[in-house]
Amino acid sequence: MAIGKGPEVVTTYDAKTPLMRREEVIADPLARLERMMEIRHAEQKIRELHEEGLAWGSTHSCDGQEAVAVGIAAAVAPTDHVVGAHRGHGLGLALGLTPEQLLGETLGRSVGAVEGLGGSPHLVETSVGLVFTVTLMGAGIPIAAGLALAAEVQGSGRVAVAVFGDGSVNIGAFHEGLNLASLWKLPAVFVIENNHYGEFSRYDRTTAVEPLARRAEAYDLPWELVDGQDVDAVIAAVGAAVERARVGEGPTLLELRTYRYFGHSRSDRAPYRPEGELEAWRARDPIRILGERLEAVGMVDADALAEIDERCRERIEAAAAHALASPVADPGAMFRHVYPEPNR
Ligand SMILES: Cc1ncc(C[n+]2csc(CCOP(=O)(O)OP(=O)(O)O)c2C)c(N)n1
Ligand SMILES: [Mg+2]
Repeated sequence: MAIGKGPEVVTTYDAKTPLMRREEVIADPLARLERMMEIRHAEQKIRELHEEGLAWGSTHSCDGQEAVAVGIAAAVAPTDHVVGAHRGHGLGLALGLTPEQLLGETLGRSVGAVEGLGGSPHLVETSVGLVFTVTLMGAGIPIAAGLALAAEVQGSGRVAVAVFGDGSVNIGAFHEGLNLASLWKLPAVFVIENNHYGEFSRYDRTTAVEPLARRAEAYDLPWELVDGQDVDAVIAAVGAAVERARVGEGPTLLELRTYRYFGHSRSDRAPYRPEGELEAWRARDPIRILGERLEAVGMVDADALAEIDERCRERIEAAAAHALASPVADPGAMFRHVYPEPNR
């Protein structure tokens, strides 16, 4: 096993720690790699649980998109606010949602992030900045603008980040949110996670503008097209946009180009994909890109990579077992959290 210090990057990460803290993901490339592997294993496990009939409803895998999730989590401060969308397992885990909370939610168990009442696409953990994952396309955009307005009014110094899919740039809420955020120079960052498909349609068959982030020009916002397979590129771009927002220079629109390895939801086998497209993207797998980069600077070797991967697999298995052994969601709980409950 060889986890060491590379010539250029320093790690403070303790390989024996069972669950990384968010601060480590922010600071340490090895911890980021491990979080990406953990996300991949979680998605794999969730598919298995569905196939075994242990999880119900639909689910949206983010395999292939791990660098987007972890890059965003590493670029924002733990006190910032992040609003995601329905494909939000990776973003949740990256920000510090525990595997038990994710798997519990997916399995409809009371240990889930929202006590098993929301299911896989509805995740909340405000203690790590995950305000929630919103399943109505684009709806997180004006909500993030509102959070940014609140940050400004309260002088909290927080930045609000909205993460949404390529399909959501054609929703009215996208335009309304960007317009007001720009006009009021709100401390917000808008991130298009362009995984190439909105349900069964390629983005370039539904949207006239290329790249999608050029939409920002209509609202006088800066924009950038970013390689979403490269976690370091994501951190650099999101980090710069967060910094601009924090110092009062207003919002930015980013487009992170990535690819989803599986269909839209678990019932979609993605027959509409052109031949060779999936393979071409798998050749630029985000976990492999970071792993090879860390190997090249001597921070890990093949044995260490395999060991980290195995530890992630075990952690996810343990989380699934723990969730399965937990009580199913209490239907009575659905009436809690609807109105403010000051005494709770
Ligand atoms: C307003 C609205 N219309 C339709 C849907 C149904 N729907 C759920 S996901 C989805 C596609 C989303 O595509 P994209 O924004 O690219 O996100 P991705 O699924 O690729 O992560 C659609 C049409 C929805 N959730 N909300
Ligand atoms: Mg999409």
